[in-house]
Amino acid sequence: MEQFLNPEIKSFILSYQELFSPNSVCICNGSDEEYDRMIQLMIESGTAERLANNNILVRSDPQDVARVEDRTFICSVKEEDAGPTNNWVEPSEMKDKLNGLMSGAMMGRVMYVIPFCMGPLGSDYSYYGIQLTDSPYVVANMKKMTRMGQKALDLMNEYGNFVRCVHTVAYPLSEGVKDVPWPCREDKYIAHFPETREILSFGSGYGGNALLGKKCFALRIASCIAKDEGWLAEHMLIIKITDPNEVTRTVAAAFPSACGKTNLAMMQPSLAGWKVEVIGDDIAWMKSNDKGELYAINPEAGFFGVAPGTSKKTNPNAMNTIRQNTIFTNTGSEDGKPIWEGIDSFAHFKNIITWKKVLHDGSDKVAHPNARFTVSANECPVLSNDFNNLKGVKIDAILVGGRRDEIIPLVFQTFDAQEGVLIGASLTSEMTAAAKGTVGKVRRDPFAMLPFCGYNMGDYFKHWLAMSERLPAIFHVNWFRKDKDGNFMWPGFGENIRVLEWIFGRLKGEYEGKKTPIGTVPKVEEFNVKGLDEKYSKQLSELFKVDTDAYMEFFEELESYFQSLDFKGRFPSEFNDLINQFKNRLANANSSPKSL
Ligand code: SAT
Ligand code: MN
Repeated sequence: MEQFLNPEIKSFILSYQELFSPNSVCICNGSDEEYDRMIQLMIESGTAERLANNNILVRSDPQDVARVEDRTFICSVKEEDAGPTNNWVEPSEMKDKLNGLMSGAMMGRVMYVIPFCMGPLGSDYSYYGIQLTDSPYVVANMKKMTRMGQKALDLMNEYGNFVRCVHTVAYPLSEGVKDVPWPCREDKYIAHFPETREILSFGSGYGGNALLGKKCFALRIASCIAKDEGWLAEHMLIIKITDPNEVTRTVAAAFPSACGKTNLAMMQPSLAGWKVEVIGDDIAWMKSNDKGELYAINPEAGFFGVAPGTSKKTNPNAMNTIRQNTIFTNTGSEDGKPIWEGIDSFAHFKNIITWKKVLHDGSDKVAHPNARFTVSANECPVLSNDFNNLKGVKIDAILVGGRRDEIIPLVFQTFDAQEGVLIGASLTSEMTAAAKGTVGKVRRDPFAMLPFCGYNMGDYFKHWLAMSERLPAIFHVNWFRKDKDGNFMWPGFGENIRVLEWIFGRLKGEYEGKKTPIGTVPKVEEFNVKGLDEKYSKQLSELFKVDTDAYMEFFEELESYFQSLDFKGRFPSEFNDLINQFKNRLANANSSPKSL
């Protein structure tokens, strides 16, 4: 190590070098040459192949394709600090276990040291990390997803503080063991230590399990830092919207994994004169200033998006973003082109090789449903010029949403921030392929943070309530309503600009909306339907309808969900009052149906 390293960084690296016993240590500088070297290594080991336009296709082991929530642990000193929604193991027990398992785990491999920064380099919002890993795939992905390399290291050397991120695929090449294209393990551990700001990840090379800057650091650990310091680390996209009069508003939006965050973030509006620019598609760090305004940054530097379903029709800006310099993981391919379900019709493809590396004969999927693209934000044609703004951007509204085929209207604004917090906490979603588990199962997912909140969810609710005076307007959106025959009632994608337009109008005080027991929905006549397929415009009143009986049940179910969890005394009693507030309004509306 000829590099200058401050003593804390040095001893962190040396202690793990001793534990892991790698052949050598490489301190990453984040250069393009280094990236190319990682790609070359992956090609030589059979992990990757080159596609056209400097794109890369990587195939993972079919056992290692998604986040593993049942193997994800919050190892806070006290069990009650992890709360009822996290797996907890006492920190020294987990460390002993992992120290044992990690001993010699990098034998025959290189230990890469990745210095990185989450957030714009030099911003007061940003936090630093060092990830140790034996995976060239992780090094290449971290280069796209974080500000990684020499500059981050220089700043860290100066400021000292960094989150310790330790990762191994845990496939040591001891005497006689041959490497495989995608080394991983059955017994995975993704362990977080909130008090000491450490992450230990063992046995998986995929996505959020292995790119530790993302969910592990920027959400689980950062949510703990944010609670302590009075800000918010959230599973939210950030977009800047400009109307035809050049008025801009910035919006942060929480949706669970694989519910269309990247599509909304890179939306190409169907309404002329409107512009949507992306600041982030997955994570927002939001802090309030002394004027009580909320400012946000995207801590990430790239996009790790779901490939299946992405097409010129659903997300043309994403398609332009990933044309070149992109890492595709678990997609299919033909003639140097990455391919997945929904990209196009397969009819004109003749020789698709699937993600499992066999010729596609229609019997199996072309891409794994959680196949991903990793691309630097700089490749995105609609990246906002505030992306690197050291001061962040002022957030004018918060949107929350899920994937619900009934009950929830297309859009409504909550009456105040406290009610907005309860509505954010009421999010539910169908499980998707982003996490190992039952796809399609509806589950509770407060603020889309169920798998990502690094502490007791009761404290998390309290933290949101404590922030409520500094919160902007809150809206709930649901693009996924279906009719009785199972057809989507709203076209979504670029047409969602119509919903944003109504939100815009609300923020500017132009639309009165219609009050319902749950909040304010659009009046049909306020909603811009110019050019909208009649099939949808004639369903608007249905899409804005609030079924009081169904909503009464919704709040009753929410109440029983909260009661079913043991928050260890940390549940905010204000939530019960808020639920009663909603229920009373629903009951009153039921006794006088005309008020709807
Ligand atoms: O956690 S991942 O980074 O693999 C993706 C997601 O769940 O959004
Ligand atoms: Mn996500």
